[in-house]
Amino acid sequence: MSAAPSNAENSREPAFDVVVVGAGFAGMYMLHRLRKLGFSARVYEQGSDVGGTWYWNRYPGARCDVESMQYSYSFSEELQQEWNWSERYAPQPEILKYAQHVADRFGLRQDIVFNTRVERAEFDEGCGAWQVATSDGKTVRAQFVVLATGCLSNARMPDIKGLPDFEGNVYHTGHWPHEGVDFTNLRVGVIGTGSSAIQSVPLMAEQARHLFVFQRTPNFSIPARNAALTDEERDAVRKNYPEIRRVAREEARNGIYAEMPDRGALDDGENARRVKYEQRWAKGGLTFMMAYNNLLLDQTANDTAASFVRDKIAEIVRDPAIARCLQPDNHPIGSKRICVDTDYYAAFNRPNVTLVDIRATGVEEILPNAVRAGGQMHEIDTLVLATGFDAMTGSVAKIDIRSRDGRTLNQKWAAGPKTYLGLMSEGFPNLFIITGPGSPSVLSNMIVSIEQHVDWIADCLAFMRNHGLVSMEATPDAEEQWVAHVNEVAQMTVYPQANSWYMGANIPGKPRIFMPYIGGVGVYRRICNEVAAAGYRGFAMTARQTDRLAATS
Ligand code: N01
Repeated sequence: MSAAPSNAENSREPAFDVVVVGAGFAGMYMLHRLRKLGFSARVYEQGSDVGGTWYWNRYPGARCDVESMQYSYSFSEELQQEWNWSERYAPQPEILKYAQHVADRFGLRQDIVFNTRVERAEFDEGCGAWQVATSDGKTVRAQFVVLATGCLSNARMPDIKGLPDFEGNVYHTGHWPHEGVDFTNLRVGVIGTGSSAIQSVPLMAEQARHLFVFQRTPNFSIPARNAALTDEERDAVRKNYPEIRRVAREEARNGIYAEMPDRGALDDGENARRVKYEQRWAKGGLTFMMAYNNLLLDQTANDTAASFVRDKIAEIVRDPAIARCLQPDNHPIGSKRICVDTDYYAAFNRPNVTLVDIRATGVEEILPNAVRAGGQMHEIDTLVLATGFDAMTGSVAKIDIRSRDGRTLNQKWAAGPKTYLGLMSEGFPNLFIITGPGSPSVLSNMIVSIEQHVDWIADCLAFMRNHGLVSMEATPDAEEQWVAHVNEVAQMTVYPQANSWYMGANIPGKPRIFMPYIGGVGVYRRICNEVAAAGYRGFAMTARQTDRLAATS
């Protein structure tokens, strides 16, 4: 492995040690680690700048729902001490600015090729390297490929009759125009009531002449209680960063430092429970689900939290019929990604907002100037699709990844993604995935999981270089056991009960498999570390110039 790109023998293609796909938070940190270790690397990014999901998701109200002092890199002490987050939950433009700052501060841009998609990656068994083809018609060679493609970056256009014939503007929340959208005086239809809609509806309602919200499944949402951060608050966190980061990485299930629950919901009587939920509701944010330690494990416990939130919806929304319609009743709270909002439910008290219940009928048809649902026409000028993503596998599936004998990753994953530790898929040597299916990923503070994966991969590549190893791949047994373990743990929770994107249920025809690993980031980190300490147990590694397997399990 070399320190600089070279022209490989017998080939005019540039060659790198590593090609990284995507320049979001994962791709940027991966590049930084690789460069520090002296590997040559190139990053390809489809967008015109860094930031990944924060580059694309620019809809009104977009902001992170993990507190920014925690949803930020920890790898550089200087960086975490110098950056000033303005609010408890930073808005998208600030998170994007942070990503741009990181790219500049660590000089990353020189190794990133923007506006360029990786379209194909084919493993050449002969030279033990990947041939990577990009949308600019070029090909490069890389010994390793790292997919830093993001879990929620493949925006999904719904297949609704008449959609192409709509005459007004159509926007997807996951692909929002950079110049923003002015809804003043417009009748706007929003399809979807997930996190993206829940954040944007209150702001669109302030601008639009009328807003129609088409709701197929009501969602649980907790108030964010967002506020400006004071210098004292920032300083307190900065001083305590070593402990905050340690707990988030090693102890918290979800990578978020917070007060840990020490008891189950049924260990408290009704009054005590109510007090606890009120405290969590008043504090706001995702940690509402940490009021008790069994809310995602025990249906009866879960019911107590769900019922509390349903009551809150009824308190906020003045019209009882609308409140009832907004109260989720077909899935346990938290089994679909819980939402965090600012004034979402209250928006339905506005005279210019109409909730359209499409539970029974769906959207029947989109006409040039209207949406027909439940047999009723709703005339609109503009349509917003807050219809989500082909999550976790969608961005990987868009790349034509081929291994030995032309076998594609899409073929292998046709019945659901299969990985060992979420990091590699058997049969695809030297191909790593950051926060892939089978890892805690979307069930965690993504930055904690990204840093853990990047560090593990970087350490692994350094290990290989130091031991003269050129190729690595998951063994079939290790992968099979890991997939079984991921499923087994998921079945112990209430998660599989919901038709969620975690299960692939939002994409017609996608296999229903609970994709992330729910064992918790602390447990998962320990497993990954043990695997590495045991000489990368469960991975087959091949030494230079021989086909000898150096390690298997
Ligand atoms: O997407 P979603 P999202 N007709 O899939 C509906 C992260 N995120 O972009 O539930 C009618 O959650 C669909 O209905 P149903 C976060 O992890 C984070 O909002 O399938 N409706 C649902 O209501 C989040 O979970 C942040 O019945 C249709 C909605 O569209 C994830 O991204 C902010 C439909 C899609 O909801 C995805 O959130 C935003 C159709 N044909 C997002 N198709 C923060 O960090 C779909 N729907 C704050």
